[in-house]
Amino acid sequence: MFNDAPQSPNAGDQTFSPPADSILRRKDFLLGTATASYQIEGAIHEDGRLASIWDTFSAIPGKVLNGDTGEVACDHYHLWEADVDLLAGLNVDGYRLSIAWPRVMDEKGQPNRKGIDFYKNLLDRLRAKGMKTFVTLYHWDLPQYLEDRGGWLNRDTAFRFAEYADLMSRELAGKVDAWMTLNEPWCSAYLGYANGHHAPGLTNIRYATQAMHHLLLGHGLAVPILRKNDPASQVGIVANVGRGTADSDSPADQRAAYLFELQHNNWILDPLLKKQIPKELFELWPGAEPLVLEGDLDIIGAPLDFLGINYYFRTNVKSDGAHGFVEAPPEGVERTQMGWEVYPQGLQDLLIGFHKTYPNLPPIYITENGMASDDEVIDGEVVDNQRLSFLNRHLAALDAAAKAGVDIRGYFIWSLMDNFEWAFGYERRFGIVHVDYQTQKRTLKRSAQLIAQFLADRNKQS
Ligand code: IFM
Repeated sequence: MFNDAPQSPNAGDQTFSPPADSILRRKDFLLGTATASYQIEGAIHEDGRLASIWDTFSAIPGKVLNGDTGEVACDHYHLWEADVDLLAGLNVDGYRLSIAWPRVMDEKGQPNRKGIDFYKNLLDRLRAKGMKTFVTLYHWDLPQYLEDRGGWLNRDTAFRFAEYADLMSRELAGKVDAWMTLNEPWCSAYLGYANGHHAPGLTNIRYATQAMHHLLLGHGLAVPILRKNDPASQVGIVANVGRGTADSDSPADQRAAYLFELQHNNWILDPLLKKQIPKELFELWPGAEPLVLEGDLDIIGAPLDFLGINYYFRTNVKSDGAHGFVEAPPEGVERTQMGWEVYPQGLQDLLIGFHKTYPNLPPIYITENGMASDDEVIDGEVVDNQRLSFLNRHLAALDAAAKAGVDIRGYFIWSLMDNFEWAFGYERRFGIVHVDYQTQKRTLKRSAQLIAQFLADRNKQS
């Protein structure tokens, strides 16, 4: 799909020093790192954890690169105390994690004490070390027993999600600064149900639109529950957004870029912020309208305290000659180990665009941004200058959006440490901390060292 080799991880900046007027230097701006349960925890058979759709999916030959699974991952389930100390040593203001639904609740809706205690202890330790806790309820590890009843194609799953949100927010009330219902419903719906790259691996666009509706319904049902059970906490959702640019000035290509963003961004944001599903989606996907019951969009459009935005790259597109778009990857551009184009301008454009499109846009946290590179430990050091350069440029884009009036409250680097990168297994390294999967040794990459230093200096001044 992409023509250019990724840039060497060593090429790039050697500093992390946001300008004097950057929002990163503001005392109330949160700089943190993020992870997700299935990607780091391992221990998939321990303490009563039930199977998840990713256990099932990754066990199918050919679904995940090199046959990797989340069985051990970063062994965070056992190493969590040391990992919190590692985080504290980075001086970050906050940490975003997710809860593994199959670890904390059984098929009958009963709590699994050992699983819940794991998160209680983790959150207590994070807070004791002065970090804000951002907790995602659903980062893709659906219990397999729910998949066996139809997963997100079954409307009932939205109600089971609300029950799970109820249990978690009763159990963890007072320990969580911000709840996020779903991570990236686009990926759950499209990659899981339309192109089959993610669990559960189905390939029908009609399934994807129905799954999206049920995911968002589950979100909307959970919002008032979270507010009631944990009133001091903030409630939001996380959307991955894509910048689509047109390959030419032709009206057909301009329309292609418009449709790309409609399919990636408005599909999620319009129901949440306008209580509407964009009709033009079904010009792209004729006959794929989901079944929506009366009142659903009011539930989905419940006001949010914040919106989490995950941004990684842009996609340049052109018309497919019919009603859709096809990718038109530019030559000679900088790419990451994922093959994704490095395009900080896209973050700025999207944030400013959302600010204009949605008058009720809540305050924004960038809940993920970062890059994968082929990082290696050489003489005890990991030089990841391309990542530093990536972060510096995206943070400058964030500053530009903030100057244009977007209310941005924080930024989480994806990821704290190298981890299980879904269909790409362990080969793609997104961490600012390197993980040796043979020994589980963590090594701070240069990016982590410089960010820790920046935060230490910033904290001294404030
Ligand atoms: O690793 C993922 C994460 O789980 C969700 N957002 C994108 C990241 C990089 O692909």
